[in-house]
Amino acid sequence: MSGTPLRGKASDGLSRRRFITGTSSIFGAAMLASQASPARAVDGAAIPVLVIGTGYGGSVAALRLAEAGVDVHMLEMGMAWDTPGSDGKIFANTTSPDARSYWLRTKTKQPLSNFLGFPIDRAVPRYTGILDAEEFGGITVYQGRGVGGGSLVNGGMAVTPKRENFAAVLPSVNTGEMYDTYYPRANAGLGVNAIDPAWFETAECYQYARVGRKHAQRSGFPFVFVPDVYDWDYMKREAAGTVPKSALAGEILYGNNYGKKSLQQTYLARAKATGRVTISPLHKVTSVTPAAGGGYTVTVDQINTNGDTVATKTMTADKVFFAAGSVGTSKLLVKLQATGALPHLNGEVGKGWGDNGNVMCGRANHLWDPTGSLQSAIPTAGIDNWAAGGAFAEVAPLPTGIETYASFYLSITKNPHRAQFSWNASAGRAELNWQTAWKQPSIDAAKTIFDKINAKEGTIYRTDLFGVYKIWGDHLTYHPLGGAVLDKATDNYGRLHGHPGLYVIDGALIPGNTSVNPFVTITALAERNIEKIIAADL
Ligand code: FAE
Repeated sequence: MSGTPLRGKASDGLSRRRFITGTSSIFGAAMLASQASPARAVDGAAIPVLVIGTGYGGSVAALRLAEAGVDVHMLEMGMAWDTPGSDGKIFANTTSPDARSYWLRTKTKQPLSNFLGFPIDRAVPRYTGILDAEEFGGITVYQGRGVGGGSLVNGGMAVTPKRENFAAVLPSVNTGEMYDTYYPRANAGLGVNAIDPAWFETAECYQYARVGRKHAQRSGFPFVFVPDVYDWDYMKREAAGTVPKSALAGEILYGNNYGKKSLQQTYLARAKATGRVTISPLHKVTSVTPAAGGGYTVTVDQINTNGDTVATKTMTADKVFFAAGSVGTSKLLVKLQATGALPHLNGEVGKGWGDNGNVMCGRANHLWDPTGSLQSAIPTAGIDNWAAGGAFAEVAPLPTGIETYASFYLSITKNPHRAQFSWNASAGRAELNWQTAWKQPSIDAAKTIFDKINAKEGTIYRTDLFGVYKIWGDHLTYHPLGGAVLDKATDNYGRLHGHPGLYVIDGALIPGNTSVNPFVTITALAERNIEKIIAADL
């Protein structure tokens, strides 16, 4: 592809030496060589399109632009995640986190922080690992870091929301087009598939979900199966013992070595196969500003696996897509607006951020209701009380390897609170004004389900999973959404107001809630927007 060369201020040799001295010895040479390899240099005068981030929005943009004959370069702050370490695995197991597990932390920050009341976080070497637990004032936001973004770490639950719920979330979007064209296109592109209901009834690893169903139905709640991008036929073979285990070995959160179709296997594989898409991992965008001769100048820090900047580079591009995720895109935009790099962005930038109403809880079952010592890490069902109580509760696994008699749930709720990102100039960072107390409506919505089930079953909430005598996991979200909302900070197709040639194409477009797990909606909306942008702007 043609493009301005990435101009480094430090040598790649320096980055490699620092990498080797700064990395835990548990990794073998193969991983060192791969993860430290310098990004592909981009030669030429100008890059037609730069994409910031390689999650769902960015991958859709890259593929469709490339198919339309446009050269694309993608910049990703995380690692490539394409080479095994000395243990033969690319990704670490949830039960034994190591350096690969967390983004630049020296101690794990597990979503379930306690078990039987005891803290379970442990020391890990500082490294550009796969899961970022990014802490803001009132909330910890979990995000995937690496080529593939959130698809590397998530549960793969691929849910298309009910039509009426989508219409309420994004009223400016033609619902008919979404459900006739873009949701089907997204589901096909992501490789979404459904569990075999007959297998579900007998599989040992879904005992926990069948207990969840029994309790939901005995209290009169609808229990629904949820599609996933995990290959269910592969999981059957895991259960039969004929292939290496992933979901049945407790893999999730820090990556799945087998079975799950992350973006690396779907959109990004197809994008790379066009020959028009290149990716630079360990490259973090810090600035985008209008270039003198037209287009935009993009400033990028190349980092090593200790998080240190080893080179600062500039590139120019005709068009730039912000696909750094809701948090990443919002943080960049509020900074660029406040510092005058993009002075014409409008007053909606940074606003409309929500947590998709995420809240977690566990229930303690009776001894006659074991949930199983073998639990598939991939959830496959939920309790739908959205219309009546504002909550959709995913029946989640607790893959500890022992019988816990616990039922565990991640609820998505109709939480009305919206936070705002802003630039703190003196601290030199973007901040989010979410308040911990804003989770109360989510707890109330989740209680419409679990208070009733507990009353019916004669059971109680677990109080040992998020601290000592703490019922609710109300300190976190897996589903950040908003910050550059469609038809507000951008036009109705993601074009940023004030700066032609800049686009938002990720979860930042969605105003804080989707009523279900978000990545299918992010993908479908990206498919819709990129089709319009290619037709009208390129
Ligand atoms: P995302 O996938 O986050 O990609 C953004 C990319 O940009 C990342 O790779 C970043 O490293 C990169 N980036 C950020 N800042 C920069 C920068 N300055 N320069 C260069 N690169 C940058 O964005 N959703 C579901 O629908 N179903 C699930 O089962 C599910 N489970 C989840 C479980 C966990 C533990 C987590 C954390 C999330 C889960 N999600 C799930 C949420 C889902 O992964 C998330 O909504 C999407 O990944 C968001 O997609 P985006 O394209 O917005």
